[in-house]
Amino acid sequence: MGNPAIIQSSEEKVVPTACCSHCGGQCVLKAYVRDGAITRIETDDTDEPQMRACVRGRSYRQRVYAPDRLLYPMKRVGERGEGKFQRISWDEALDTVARQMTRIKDTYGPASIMFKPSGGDISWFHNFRLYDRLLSMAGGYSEVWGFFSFEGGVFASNVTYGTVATSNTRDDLLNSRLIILWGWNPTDTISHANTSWYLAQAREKGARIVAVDPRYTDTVSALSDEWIPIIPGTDAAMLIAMAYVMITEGLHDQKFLDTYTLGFDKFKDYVLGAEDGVAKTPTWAEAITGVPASTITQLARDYAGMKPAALMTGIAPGRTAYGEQYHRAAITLAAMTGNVGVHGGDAAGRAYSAGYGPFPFMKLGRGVAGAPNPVEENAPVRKDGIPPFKGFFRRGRVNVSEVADAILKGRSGGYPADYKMLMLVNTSFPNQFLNLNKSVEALKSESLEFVVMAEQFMTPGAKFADILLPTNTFLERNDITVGEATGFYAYMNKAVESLGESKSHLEVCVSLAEKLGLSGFNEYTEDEWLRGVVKGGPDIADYDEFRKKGVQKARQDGPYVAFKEQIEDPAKNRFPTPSGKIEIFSQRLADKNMADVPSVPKYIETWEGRNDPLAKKFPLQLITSHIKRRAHSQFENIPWLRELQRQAMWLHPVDAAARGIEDGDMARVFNDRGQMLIRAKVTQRIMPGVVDVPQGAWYNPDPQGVDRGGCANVLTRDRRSPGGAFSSNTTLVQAEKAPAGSQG
Ligand SMILES: Nc1nc2c(c(=O)[nH]1)N[C@H]1C(S)=C(S)[C@@H](COP(=O)(O)OP(=O)(O)OC[C@H]3O[C@@H](n4cnc5c(=O)[nH]c(N)nc54)[C@H](O)[C@@H]3O)O[C@H]1N2
Ligand SMILES: Nc1nc2c(c(=O)[nH]1)N[C@H]1C(S)=C(S)[C@@H](COP(=O)(O)OP(=O)(O)OC[C@H]3O[C@@H](n4cnc5c(=O)[nH]c(N)nc54)[C@H](O)[C@@H]3O)O[C@H]1N2
Ligand code: SF4
Ligand SMILES: [Mo]
Repeated sequence: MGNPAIIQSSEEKVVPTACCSHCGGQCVLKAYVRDGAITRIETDDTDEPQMRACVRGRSYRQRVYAPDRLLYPMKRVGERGEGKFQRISWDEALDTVARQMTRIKDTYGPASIMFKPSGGDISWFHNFRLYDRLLSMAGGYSEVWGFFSFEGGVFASNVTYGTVATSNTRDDLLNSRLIILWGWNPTDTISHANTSWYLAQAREKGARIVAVDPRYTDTVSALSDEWIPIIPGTDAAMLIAMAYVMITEGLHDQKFLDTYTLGFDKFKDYVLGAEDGVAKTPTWAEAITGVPASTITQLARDYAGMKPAALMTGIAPGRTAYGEQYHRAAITLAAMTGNVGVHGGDAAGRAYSAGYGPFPFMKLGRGVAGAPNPVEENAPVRKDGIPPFKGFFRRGRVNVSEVADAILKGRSGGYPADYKMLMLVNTSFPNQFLNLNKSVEALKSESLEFVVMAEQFMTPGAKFADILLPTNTFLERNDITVGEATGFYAYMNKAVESLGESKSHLEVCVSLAEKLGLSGFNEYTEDEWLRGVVKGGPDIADYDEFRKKGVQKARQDGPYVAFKEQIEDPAKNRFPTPSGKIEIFSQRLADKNMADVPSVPKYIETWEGRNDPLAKKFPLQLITSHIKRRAHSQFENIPWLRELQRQAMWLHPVDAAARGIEDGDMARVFNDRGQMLIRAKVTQRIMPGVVDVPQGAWYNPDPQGVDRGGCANVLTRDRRSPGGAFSSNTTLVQAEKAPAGSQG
């Protein structure tokens, strides 16, 4: 039977699907297909709110047909990293993987197999769960814990609210009088379809929008009334000083605090200086953050006075050393102003919540039934795993910042195992991981006996694989994705057959399970799986109809507001914390007694900040933003997108002049961990003392080991924050004009 979704004319068919790239967008696509090939891609033109795709989604045709697509399984024939490969059959590739897996497991134990998956496509079926199931059934593997993106926010939300599901749907922004975009740039990062559209409408309705960001972003220029530049990594200090203003001016909502929160007095003691003799005044914060005390005071008064107000906490300020403190401080302010659980407010847990948002992801049925992973299931809980959270939030004993270190040191470095095999799926290791040069060393080390990757392209990391398994794109398979900005489901219809010999993740795992002799790995076809997924959810009555339409808006009575029940009827609805309240003070953290993880939110000065002695040698603070033309490292190789935006380092004219660097010059940027040559964009849109190298560009070392690709992670440090946050925005560098004749 043909796919009912496909409208067939004599020569062209239109296939409804959706993009769910690793940006959390989930936008509608229509693929035009002729003679089995995609001819063009369009987007949503149906009822409002339309889920319109960005430039990346619309250029997906170039991605499917990219000349560097991996179309056949390959085995490495040169050195790791050299990029010399030979085409082999699927049979040989999977035989090798199965044989190596079995050998390594039998020789060193299953914990020596490290599996690191990541986003790839944020879809419901063809994702890491398939490999998790496979590896778990085959004896288990070592998990890596910590989200790159928002582990600081996860930590803070879990500790304070007892859940990570803290955001309202975006349409609720229309109820706000004041919106604070704190380190958030949705014109570029999208952060779910239509976020910028709702911000624009909110502003038209009269909301005031303030942006706190070291950069004057497109979000500032297009959507904001005020720009407050701030020194990276100091956000907690500003938030805490805002609390000082509210407390000393009596602007906070004491009734809200008494009813719904625990431990405000302890926080107050810290803020007023009763605890440590330092009053956290706006003047105190000005010296740390670079934000004038008067600006801090005014924002505090506005946030407490203009209700309802949404403090939209971006996650970039949380990707810093002690980033979890920023998130906890923000949540505390949301509670102090009574903006939790009300229309037009926001719980300030995490502005960006792909996959774990409140709505309606969880309502959809389970994707692939998991199998218990014997390695982690029976392992002792991490010391810093926050009780009582289970599974995801407690498991894994190697943090995402420490993958290279763990491979290099193993047990001798205090890690629970020696890691002999690395399996990478939907992730761009080492490009996206901190301290790239150390990761390269790990990939080259002899102790790592086998590296296998499921990849679509010959990425910088793919060059280090022993075996490459070519995966297809979402336009070559069926899947389902869920939008969170306002709830909707999208059926991602397959548009064309898999290119070359590439396979879907299900096909890869099923074949590998056979080679491993696993029984019961999979009993269903892709279609049966997807039907099962839909059946588990209450919103979709007719699978075939859904498939045909491509998009189904979720039933919803107006905007969704997180914690509304808890606020409206606290007697009946507890917060899922031990006390049932919003825990500004956490007894669980006090009991853990971890260094630099205080029981109330505090400002802790970062390493590699402006006061670090290292700043004498490397005086510039590096941040690494997410830019329009890529989703991380994805789309870097797409010509249309490369033409749109040049990979360049932003630096302020004052810093440029001091170094004799002019706009468009090549600059050498370096620290003790690495160096790169990159074009300089000299602009007042970034504050002095800060430079921005957009993350995700492909590492491309010259023979001297100097990166010519502009990959930010040759400079970052692989030290995780004590609460697990990924510290990619905490790095000191120096820049100079590159030698004449240097090319990027
Ligand atoms: N186009 C595009 N969109 C994406 C992605 C992508 O790669 N490309 N990635 C997706 C994913 S997985 C994620 S996690 C999100 C990431 O989304 P974000 O983390 O929101 O994105 P960033 O661009 O890193 O940072 C947002 C803003 O924070 C500012 N900033 C950096 N450091 C600090 C700081 O210390 N304090 C303050 N106040 N501001 C700071 C930056 O200048 C930037 O303008 O984006 C998603 N969307
Ligand atoms: N310095 C610095 N580093 C960062 C960040 C930062 O802000 N600064 N951000 C961090 C963040 S927030 C994140 S989420 C990570 C992202 O890090 P990753 O998730 O590792 O990055 P991606 O570039 O999305 O890599 C996905 C890879 O999977 C491959 N792939 C294989 N199969 C498939 C498939 O079926 N579908 C798709 N779409 N791809 C497939 C793609 O070709 C691609 O190479 O990076 C982190 N690294
Ligand atoms: S790349 Fe992201 S924002 Fe762009 S169309 Fe795809 S899902 Fe939407
Ligand atoms: Mo992310």
